[in-house]
Amino acid sequence: MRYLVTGGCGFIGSHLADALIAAGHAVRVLDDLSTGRLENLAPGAEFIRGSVADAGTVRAALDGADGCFHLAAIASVVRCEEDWGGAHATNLGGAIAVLQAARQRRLPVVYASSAAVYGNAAPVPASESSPAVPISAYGADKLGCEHHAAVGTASFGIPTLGLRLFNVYGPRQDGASPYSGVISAFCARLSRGAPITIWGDGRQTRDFVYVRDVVAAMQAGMARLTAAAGLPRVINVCTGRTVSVLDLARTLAPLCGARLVIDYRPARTGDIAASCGDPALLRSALDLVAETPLAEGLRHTVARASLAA
Ligand code: UD2
Repeated sequence: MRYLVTGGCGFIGSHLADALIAAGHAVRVLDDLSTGRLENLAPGAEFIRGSVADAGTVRAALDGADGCFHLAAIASVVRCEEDWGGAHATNLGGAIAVLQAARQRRLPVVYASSAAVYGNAAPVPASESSPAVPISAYGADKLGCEHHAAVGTASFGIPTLGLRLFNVYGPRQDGASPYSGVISAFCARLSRGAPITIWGDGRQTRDFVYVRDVVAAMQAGMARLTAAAGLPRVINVCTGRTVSVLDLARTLAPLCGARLVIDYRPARTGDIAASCGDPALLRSALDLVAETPLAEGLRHTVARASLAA
């Protein structure tokens, strides 16, 4: 098959593109390189540099494809608060551009939604039927993507599947930016012997999913969408287990060979207190378990980060 991967030079998208090529598919990547890197481009993938918010670019990128994995987004909750309108143009506008381009040929679209849609309203663990009340601009846009995808399916017959990704981590996640995810940020600082920053008291919890398990869910989702097997509209990609940010830091410090020094700062706005997903639907609908134990995933992540340094 021929797939378009938007955001294919980014952290998750590049791992997905590698896996698709390894499985024998042809891959085209659309990425504006705003956070993605050309060195992440899967060998053998075709590359188009451009914005996912540009309808003409997306239409051209989907030409000849059998389906689209839509991952391009501004993934940092904090950056979306700082540039509300700009992030909206990419995060919701990009999804609409993809759906619009997929509409004529009813191409299947598997897209990255997020645990951020739940906000603080869902019970722990959150299941797909729990209330979705986002508390960040990022989460609001991801919920918007889900609504537009539902319209695309109901009104225009576009097969869509939204994967509500919890906190994804693994090699190639950029740790150097102020918007970095917590694991990559901690790894980058600890391996330099620098203090880490904890926003709030560190007791906030997250459900961390290893990137390989996310890639498996994306591939399984596309295979089932293509086979037109009545899938749910959205599925959590999570482990159902959580760890606090403070415990995460305590686990990572020895793995990075560092002494833990913590600089506590006030909690961030839009920060969810306890994020944990119910993985039951992942298991029943896609026959998958996000099985990589945190300790193993962290070891791989730290080992690859030190190789790259
Ligand atoms: C992550 C994803 C986001 C979305 C969401 C789903 C990233 C960058 N963001 O947002 O795209 O899918 O999950 O709910 O992966 N923290 C610190 N110190 C640091 C960095 C973070 O204390 O140096 C805390 C932060 O305040 C938060 C937790 O660690 O409580 C996780 O932060 P994050 O930025 O990795 O991810 P999150 O949950 O905001």
